[in-house]
Amino acid sequence: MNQKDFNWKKSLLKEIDFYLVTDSGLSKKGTLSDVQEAVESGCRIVQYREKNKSTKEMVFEASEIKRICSGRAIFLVNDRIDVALAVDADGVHIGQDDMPIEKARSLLGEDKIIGLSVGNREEAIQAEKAGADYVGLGPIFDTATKKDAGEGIGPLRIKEVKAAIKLPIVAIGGINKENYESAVQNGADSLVAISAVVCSDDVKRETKYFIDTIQRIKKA
Ligand code: TZP
Ligand code: MG
Repeated sequence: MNQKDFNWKKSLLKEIDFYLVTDSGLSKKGTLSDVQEAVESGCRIVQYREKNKSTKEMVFEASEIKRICSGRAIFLVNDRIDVALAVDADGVHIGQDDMPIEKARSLLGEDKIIGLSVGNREEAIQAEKAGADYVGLGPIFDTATKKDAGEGIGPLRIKEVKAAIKLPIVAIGGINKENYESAVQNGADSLVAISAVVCSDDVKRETKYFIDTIQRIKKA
């Protein structure tokens, strides 16, 4: 990524509303179709999260996603720094038990985006100190999508984390049309709703719904 592209993407991070995370196990039409539809709907950040495919398949899909996102959306790879490097993605999203962020940064370099999953205020402060570009905070609500996610921490925790760090906060976990407003009202900069979007037969429509309504709540 050249410096101009990186600066654009870093500033875009602060303006994101709906954040697409892929899930081939839940998807109706497949990951590439979901990404295509979400980006066409105006989604400006995509995380390729794939737990069941071979590395070869992942590199193929990741390069296709990169092509779809090009010039339109930030493209991150979940966990797999090797896959991110292989396709020159914009960065990675890692969890507390994945590659330590300092190592990830030294492998990826300064001009890549690194998002880190956090579950509380302390982890968020640590993430900021360690050089994360944003935090994924959750699970906000109970979720069946990630088996080891633990219990929902509740939307009020977003406010607490917001007061402690300057990084953009992406709320994740159990978010759907019934509860997403509370996440935004409590300070989430953007949100992920995996099953609520990819289990739908119209990813385009659902993505647009979240983008439009999140923007409306933020402006109110
Ligand atoms: N990380 C924390 S919760 C979660 C991940 C990947 C799953 C979110 O999925 P859903 O369907 O939006 O609850
Ligand atoms: Mg992980």
